[in-house]
Amino acid sequence: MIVKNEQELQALKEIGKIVATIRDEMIERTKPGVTTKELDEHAKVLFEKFDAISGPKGEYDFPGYTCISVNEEIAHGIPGSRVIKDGDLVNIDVSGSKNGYFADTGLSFVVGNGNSELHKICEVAKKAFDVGVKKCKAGSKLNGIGKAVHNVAKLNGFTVIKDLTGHGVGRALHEPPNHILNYFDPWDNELLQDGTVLAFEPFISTNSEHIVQLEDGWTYVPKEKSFVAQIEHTIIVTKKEPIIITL
Ligand code: M3C
Ligand code: CO
Ligand code: CO
Repeated sequence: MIVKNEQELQALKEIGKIVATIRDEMIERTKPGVTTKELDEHAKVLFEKFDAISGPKGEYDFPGYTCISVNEEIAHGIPGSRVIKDGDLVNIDVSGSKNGYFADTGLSFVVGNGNSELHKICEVAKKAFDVGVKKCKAGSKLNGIGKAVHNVAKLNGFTVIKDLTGHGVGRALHEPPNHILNYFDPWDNELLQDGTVLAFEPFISTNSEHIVQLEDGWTYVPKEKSFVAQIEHTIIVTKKEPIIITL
């Protein structure tokens, strides 16, 4: 969507704050011994408390309130009996709506100490987000974002997941612009418009660039053995720095 007035801005900020709060409370509870189902149950309680609706459940009938992906899983991990261990790479992705306005956020992190490669991939994902978000400016080309993300990955000896993308968000969980690639596509000449709401979510990968879906019909894993980290925020494009509504 393109934000047109103060009422729309306030409605987006409200759902942005809700999904960010749920994300942070879930991260806080991600300790060795907890199951992903227990984390998701807490999200359910919070969605109800804030009078908001889970995006995955409401839009896609996903078997969970949030997506929780662990180690070999990249995204759309289904909450279940999996027990979190010290050193796990975890991604928690929380999206939802309130009064018809949507926001989407996610974060990959390492539980406890973990190995240095896992920490590094999370740091590089953060760096890719920070560099990419600076390219999210009214009048700039959409493809400049993917160029910046891929460059950060390559400079750090990593690559990107080419099959997953950021997207427009606001009045639906996924809406135009349909794809914010993690790499440069010279044919993508679309310009960013002032007020556009984006879910920017770079996926940085140690090795694989492609994904496969598991037989559960949801979980994405890398085609070749690889670890992947994502950071996602919902942002509003302006003529200057974007407004990040899920901090
Ligand atoms: N919030 C998720 C979608 C959840 S719906 C099952 C997303 O948009 O960030 C991702 N899209 C692709 C991978 S993660
Ligand atoms: Co998301
Ligand atoms: Co998203």
